[in-house]
Amino acid sequence: MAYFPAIPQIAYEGAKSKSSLAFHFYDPDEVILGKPMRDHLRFAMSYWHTMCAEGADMFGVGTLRKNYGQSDPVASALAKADAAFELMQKLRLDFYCFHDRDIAPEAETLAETNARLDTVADRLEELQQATGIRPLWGTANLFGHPRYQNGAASSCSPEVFAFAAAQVKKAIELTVRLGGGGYVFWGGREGYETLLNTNYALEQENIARLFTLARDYARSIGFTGSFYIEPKPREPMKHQYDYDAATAIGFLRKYGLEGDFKLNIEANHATLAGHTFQHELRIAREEGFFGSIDANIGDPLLGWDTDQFPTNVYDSALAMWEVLEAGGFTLGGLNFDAKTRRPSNRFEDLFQAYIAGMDSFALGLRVAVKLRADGRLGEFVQQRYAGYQTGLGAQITGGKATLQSLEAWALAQGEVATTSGRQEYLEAVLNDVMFGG
Ligand code: XLS
Ligand code: CA
Ligand code: CA
Repeated sequence: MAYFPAIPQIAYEGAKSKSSLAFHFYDPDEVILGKPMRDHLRFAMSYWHTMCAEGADMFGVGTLRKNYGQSDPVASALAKADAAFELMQKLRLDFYCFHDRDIAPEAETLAETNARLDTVADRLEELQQATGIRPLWGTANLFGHPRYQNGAASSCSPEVFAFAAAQVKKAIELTVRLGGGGYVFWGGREGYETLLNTNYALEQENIARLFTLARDYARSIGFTGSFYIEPKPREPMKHQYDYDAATAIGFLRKYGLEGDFKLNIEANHATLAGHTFQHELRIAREEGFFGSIDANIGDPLLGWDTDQFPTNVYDSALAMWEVLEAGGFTLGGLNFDAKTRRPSNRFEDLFQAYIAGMDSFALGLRVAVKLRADGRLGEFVQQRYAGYQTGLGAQITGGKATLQSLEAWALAQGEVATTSGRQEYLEAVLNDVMFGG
């Protein structure tokens, strides 16, 4: 059965196309730098936004029903799975990302919930076999149910910690069964509302304990993929522990988890932390934690996590610059953790939103490739630090200089030369590459 009969298979028609149901810049099979665009970009569908979220906000109910004609929770979950694969095939998405509770809603007991998950996983497995589509990563929703109101691993209650552990165990089993390359921990409610009632040290240790238990169990059942922490500074908790990339990396190193964990960087979370998307990717890459990306965009005028489909090509170009500099994705990819605006209340809008996002990252890849070939940005940075290659600079980086030797050098000088940072010129180079011939 077709759930989206009015939507055709989306094809690449090129930049001159005016069709709203065609790719203008994303040609999955076009080979760029030796590999097809689809392998550079590794686009994924977010199951929660795309298949579940209906546009409800705190002022109103949803605007687009997504139960696919079913009222029974399991029948509707199975219909959702079928619809998901139709959507992914039509959009030529090779991957999806899911929370346990996206693919099957929670029942009265954990045992019943797990049985539901198995039923839906059977269907997902069949659909995967028929299409070749598979999970980029799986995760557990440890924030939606009221039991997690004080956090999951960081809860004040060991009973809640145990429940979270059970949920993570099952979500890892599902991820392994479905061949997912990654497992994500987003610290949904791992944070605090007030320090007046919080034991910060114990909460940190308990989060590390859950990660360690998860890592050890996953490895014991044959998971060879990557774990990812997804940093976010606020929302839903006032203060979230995995504030940004640097904070998460410090945590992973402190608890000896750096061998198994990398980062899943989300654009909107970067901006909420007061950073650019590129900043978070640069930190992850240079520190050896580049893993995967949640592709979306926030609204600079709003202070919350709007999860919009990404359409800003400056952002996607600089993000793809970082991806190329990292050597490309291995197990990670670009997950559209994005939803249509509430008044975009048709399925057609959802398809057009994905097309817009995919085309924006395809453009980003094309610009990043041109920027590298152009060479001016890379050369400028190299030149800017060239002083560290020889003489005084080489003594400093080679560990040969001491405070005494540097003082002796400085005392012998008049004044030192400074060079221009040339930011405006470099911004113009970016425009040249983007819009020049
Ligand atoms: C919420 C997060 C979440 C994670 C997965 O802000 O982005 O959706 O990606 O739990
Ligand atoms: Ca996310
Ligand atoms: Ca988000």
